[in-house]
Amino acid sequence: SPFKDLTDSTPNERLFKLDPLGMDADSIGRDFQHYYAHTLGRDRDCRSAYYPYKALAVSLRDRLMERWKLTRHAHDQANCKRTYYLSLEFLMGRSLSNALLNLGITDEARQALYDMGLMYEEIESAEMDAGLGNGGLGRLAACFLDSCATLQLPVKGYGLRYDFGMFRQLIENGRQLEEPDHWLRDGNPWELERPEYTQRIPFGGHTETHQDDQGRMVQRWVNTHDVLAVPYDIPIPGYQNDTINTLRLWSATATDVFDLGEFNAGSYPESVAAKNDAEHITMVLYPNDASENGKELRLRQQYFLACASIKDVIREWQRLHGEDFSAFADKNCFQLNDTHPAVSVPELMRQLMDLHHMQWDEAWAIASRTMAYTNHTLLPEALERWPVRLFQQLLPRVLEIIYEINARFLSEVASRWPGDMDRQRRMSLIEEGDDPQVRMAFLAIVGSFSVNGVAALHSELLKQGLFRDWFELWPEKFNNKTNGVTPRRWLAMCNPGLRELLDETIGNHWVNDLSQLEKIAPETEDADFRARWDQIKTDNKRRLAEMVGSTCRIEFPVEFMFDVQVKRIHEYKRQLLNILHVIHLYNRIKHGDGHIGAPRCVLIGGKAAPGYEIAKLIIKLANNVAKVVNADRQVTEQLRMAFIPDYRVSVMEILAPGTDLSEQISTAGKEASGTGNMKFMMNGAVTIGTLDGANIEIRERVGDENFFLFGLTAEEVEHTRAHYDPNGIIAHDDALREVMALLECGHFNQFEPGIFDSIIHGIRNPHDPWLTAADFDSYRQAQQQAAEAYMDRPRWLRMSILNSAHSGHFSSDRTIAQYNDEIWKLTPIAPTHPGKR
Ligand code: B1H
Repeated sequence: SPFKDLTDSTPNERLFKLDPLGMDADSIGRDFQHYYAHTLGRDRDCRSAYYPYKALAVSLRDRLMERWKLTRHAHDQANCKRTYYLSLEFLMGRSLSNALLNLGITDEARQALYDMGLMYEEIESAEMDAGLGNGGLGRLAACFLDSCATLQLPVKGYGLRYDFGMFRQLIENGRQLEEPDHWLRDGNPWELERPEYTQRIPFGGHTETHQDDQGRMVQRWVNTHDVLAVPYDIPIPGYQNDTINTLRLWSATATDVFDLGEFNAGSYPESVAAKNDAEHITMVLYPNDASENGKELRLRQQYFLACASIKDVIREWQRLHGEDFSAFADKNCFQLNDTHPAVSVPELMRQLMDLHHMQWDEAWAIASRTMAYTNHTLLPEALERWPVRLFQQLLPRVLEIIYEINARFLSEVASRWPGDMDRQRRMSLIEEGDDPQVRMAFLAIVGSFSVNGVAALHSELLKQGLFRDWFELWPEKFNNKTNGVTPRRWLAMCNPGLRELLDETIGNHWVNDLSQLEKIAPETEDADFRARWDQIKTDNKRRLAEMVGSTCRIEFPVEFMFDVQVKRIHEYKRQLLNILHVIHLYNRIKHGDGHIGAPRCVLIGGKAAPGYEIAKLIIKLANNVAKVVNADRQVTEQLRMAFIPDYRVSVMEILAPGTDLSEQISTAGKEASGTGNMKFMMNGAVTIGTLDGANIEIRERVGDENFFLFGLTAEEVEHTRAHYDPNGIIAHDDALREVMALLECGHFNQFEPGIFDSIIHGIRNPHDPWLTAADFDSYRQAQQQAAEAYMDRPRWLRMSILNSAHSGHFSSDRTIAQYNDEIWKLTPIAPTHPGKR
């Protein structure tokens, strides 16, 4: 300790007794100037917006810091139950505007900058997105943290601090190129390194049996190659409530002492170079959304997160309770964000038994009452299975525990269903075969007291399909938690025009009680209100059009209907169906078919997993079709199309407010929930969509007259498969036949013959799992209805307003309140205000 005398509290008191920082424009301005000139060393000659950004960020961080400490103290003092959200992904996006909004000093900071002749908008855009996630699953984790802090729940996020986040997408000649995202290059003002809480993570080695001091035979994991996990903390401010929760991200570094014994004296450099192996663990985010890839490094990442986070929680437990774990399960809960952190189940067992000397039953009573698992997909290609041999090599002690869990579990199955060997085989945590595999979803279910899906339909399909046997065994574990998104970022922050109108009309309590939006429903009958709504939407469309204009060099007129589909590129999401419809409209215009109902601008955006060839080809097709459409003066009077490169959180913040029509067109039964659908709805877009995921609940709330429904139901999809005849459908549908003819004659790839053949074959394949041809006609009709509705301005404005009005249910505050009421059962804790001590 650096303190001279620990028994004398005087120096400590002096050090920690600080005056609260001012939240007015002058105080913020003074701090800004101090950091800009004295810490960063910049002056008026510096033209970069980055340093003003950094100076403002650090000024805000100071204000977060004092509240952060008070929140920690409040949690400690309350000795409350806590939840840990374990996730391989946290897609945070930018933090500056969010910190200002949640601290309640947006206007003050703008004023301070204005007084210094600086533009807030320019400074805001100097911040890089923290892209530590693929898509919906990662962004959900970020929205959840915001809601937990806003509801003052003691919840901590645990994740990985990837040096490289989601790749940056460039489009060259219509094709996706990937570029590494070195988001930490200029430093990250929002993180606080905490080397004092470093943990040691074992890998490799082998296990052996030995006798402990009480004569019991116990297992030891020895000769491991250890890696250090260093935590970096990120403050998560609640909405204007002085609560600051924590997101703790682990970064891998080598141990200082190398295993020199393994190397002969001559290979010292090789030994030092082995440092690299360790540090590679948190080097890069795996970019395959909704499909696993089975790489060893990925399993290393998963174990690294599980082991470090559990050690951290237990260290904290011991600080307050010593070796008494009797109340551990009552005071701690781990929420597993899909199976990616599911190795936490055997890892918690391992730490309790091997490091804290518990017997199996005692440890299992704790572990199985502490874990809860959220499933995010039914797609078979996303279900994680790890080869037993990989576990054996990398985590031999963890594998022993998995075997033991399985043996005990299977004997439970045997006594429940005597002689049902097929069921034992189906439910085993180990899939037998030439290369036996650990089934991670089953491991998660066995070890959890709660299993939930992310929308009503999805949770039902889990019980009837994938987890049927498990539902029969433990019906009480299964529940639904329909996703939500945070109204702070996705309405108050990204749509200031609408925020102002809402505040004026219904007051400002909607920001953390979104059900209040219902109060604007009667305003649909007020022509003045509709006119203001129209004006705000048009301004937001102008902002969207500016972005498309500057990045894609295509002009989007604001009178056109803005029809937007942004999400990861995947066949099940059917960006292809959307492109076919654009080709159809193009064909109609070229055949002098009068007008297409409403003039429209179609925008598509999203990243393809780098190894997903068909998805990459869909991007190329979108770009090629856009090129043909936009080059034809006759067509552009009514139709324009763009592909927006590098779709990410900060791009959605501009798209959601400026969208008229939200495309949610997945094959029914495939999209677990979707969350983009909710962001668009909140901002007054009308959805065109299938009965899939949360679309169903969106339509229930907004009413079927305010939603453009099309397509087969999930049940119909399953029945259609047996007799699906896309070629028959194409032959009997003039519109689709002409679209296919244009595609097949190479109209969109005149100088690149044959490149789209695999896409064409996919549509014509009777085994096409996504049934694109089956839904085309119904989609075309729904699009026609949307166009007609758009041309009836008062009608469209009513629909738009009602979509916002009924979006309250899709606040992540509602979702988190349900997680808390039904799973976590935490008590909200209010910290003391920094001014009141
Ligand atoms: C979702 C994933 C996912 N489901 C594997 N599954 C990954 C699976 O890197 N991986 O290995 C990454 C992501 N992501 C999405 O979760 C669903 O498709 C959406 O429908 C849902 O809204 C979202 C949040 O629940």
